[in-house]
Amino acid sequence: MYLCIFKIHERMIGLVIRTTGSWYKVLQRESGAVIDCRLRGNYRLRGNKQTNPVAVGDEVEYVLQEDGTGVINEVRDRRNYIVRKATKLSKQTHVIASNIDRLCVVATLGFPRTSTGFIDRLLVTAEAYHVPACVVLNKVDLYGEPEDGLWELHDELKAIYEGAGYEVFAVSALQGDGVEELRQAIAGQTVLFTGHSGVGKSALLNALVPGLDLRVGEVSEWSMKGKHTTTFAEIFPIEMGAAGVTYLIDTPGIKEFGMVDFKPEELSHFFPEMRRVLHDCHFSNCTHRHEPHCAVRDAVDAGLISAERYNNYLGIYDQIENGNESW
Ligand SMILES: Nc1nc2c(ncn2[C@@H]2O[C@H](COP(=O)(O)OP(=O)(O)OP(=O)(O)O)[C@@H](O)[C@H]2O)c(=O)[nH]1
Ligand SMILES: [Mg+2]
Ligand SMILES: [Zn+2]
Repeated sequence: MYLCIFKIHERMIGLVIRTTGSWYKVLQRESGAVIDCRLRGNYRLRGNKQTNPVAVGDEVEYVLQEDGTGVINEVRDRRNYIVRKATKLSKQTHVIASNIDRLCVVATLGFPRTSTGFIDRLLVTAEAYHVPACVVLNKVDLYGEPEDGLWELHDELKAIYEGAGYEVFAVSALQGDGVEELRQAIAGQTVLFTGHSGVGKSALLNALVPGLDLRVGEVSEWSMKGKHTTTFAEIFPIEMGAAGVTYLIDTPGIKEFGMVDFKPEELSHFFPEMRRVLHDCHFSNCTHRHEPHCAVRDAVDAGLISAERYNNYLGIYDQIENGNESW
């Protein structure tokens, strides 16, 4: 139906906004047209480790066919991306999305509960793959009374992550608290929302964009775990006034985040608060676990680096060392 606008066989550039099986929805930014594309049959994968050769966020070159569909010839180099293990024991990897300005790790203190270990694995991956990240604590409307302790826990988490150098947003997708502040912070950016199933990623997109109307799940009460309502990643281009188009990426919930391609000795570089002090360690190859005169451990002892983050560092370090099973 766009044949009248574009010439057949003309080379065009577009943004992959959705991938389902072997079809890709590609947005032609100038016209707003969305073309169904397939990948060229003999497309050569970069290595065979990735389960998905094309991810949402990719800029692709494609040519239009007589039937109005397109054929993707080339995936342009990615500025950055977020990658995870495809499945628990798999050596294969899955690119969640690429060319991202901001990763929002959506977490909840209860209903379901997100651990700091999970948050930190995502943040470390974001650091390693050059994606600026922040933490969004959702469902603040469920905290109840101060004596229930959730507000205290919330303040603790906020202090931990702000102390590490991350922006922390406190929101209620359902009631609207904090949504405007988040909207202003992300306006004009390409933003990836990730986190466990049921934390309210889709609900948050609905709150950010009135009328978007994404399907949100019911949290099963017996387990407080989500039900995987969103089943594939999708980019929603949203006009945001003077800020221009904002690209919001909704993704399926993930149970555990399997980190990919980390060397233990690099790990502390991906904790910004450790990166700031590690040059003061006595040994240049300090692992910050047991060496004397370690600036990182000194900072933990002095309360300048959160003990929680440091413990997660040790946990991740062990997992990487023992065969890269980062689960
Ligand atoms: N009370 C409360 N409930 C919320 C809030 N945000 C989301 N929920 C509820 O939490 C449940 C899960 O929300 P979803 O938006 O589907 O969660 P999701 O993260 O997209 O989950 P997946 O698509 O499975 O990954 C729904 O029942 C929402 O109504 C919130 O701020 N407060
Ligand atoms: Mg969802
Ligand atoms: Zn050290």
